[in-house]
Amino acid sequence: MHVQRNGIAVECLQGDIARQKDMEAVVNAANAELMMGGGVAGALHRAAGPELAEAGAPMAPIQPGEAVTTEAFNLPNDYVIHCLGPVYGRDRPEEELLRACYQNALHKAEEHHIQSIAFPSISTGAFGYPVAEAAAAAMDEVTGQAPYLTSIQMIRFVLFSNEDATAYETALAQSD
Ligand code: AR6
Repeated sequence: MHVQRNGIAVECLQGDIARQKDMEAVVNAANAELMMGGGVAGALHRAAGPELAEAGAPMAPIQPGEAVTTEAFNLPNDYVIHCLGPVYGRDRPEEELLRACYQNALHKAEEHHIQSIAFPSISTGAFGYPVAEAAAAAMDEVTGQAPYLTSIQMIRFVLFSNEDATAYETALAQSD
C-alpha cells in the first residue's frame, strides 16, 4: 500500500527490515544497550556485522522514546537510527513514548538530510505493545510530522507478519 500524505510518500509492505536496499536509513527496534537482540535488533545486527554494536556502545544506554544514529556497516543502507520503544505496561505513558520514537527518528533523519526511511513496528514484539494501537499511534505521528519534513520524501513501514501489515494498512487508510 502506497499513498501520499502531506507531500510525503508513505507505504506499508510485508518484509524484512534488514533487506531494504532502496532506503537511505532503517530504524532499529533497539534495546537500551544498543546491542544485538532478538527480532528487528537481531536481524539488523546480524546483517550489519559487529561494528554496529561497537558504534552504538558509546551512546548507550538510551531511554525509552530516544533515537540515536550510527552508520549501517554491511547493511544496504547509509544509516541505522536506533529507537528504544516503551515496554508495554512498564514504561508510561506508553503512547507518548512510542510517538516520541517516531518523532525523534524523523528528526535524526532530517539532521542527516536523509530522503528515505524504513521503520519496523517498534515495541510490538518483545515489548508487547498491541499492534493495532501501535499502528494507529505510529501512523498518526508520522503523518502529523509530514508537513514539517524537508529532506524526507519517503517513509516505509516494513511489517514482518501478514497481521501486522494489515494493522498498519488499516491505520494508514484511516489517517487520511
Ligand atoms: N523485519 C521486520 N520486522 C521484524 C523483523 C524483521 N527482520 N523481525 C521481527 N519483526 P521486536 P520490540 C517484527 O521484538 O517489541 C529485541 O530483542 C516483530 O514481529 O524486534 O521493540 C531488542 O533487543 C514485531 O512485530 O521489537 C529489544 O530488547 C516488531 O518487528 C526488544 O526486542 C518488533 O519486534 C525490542 O522489542
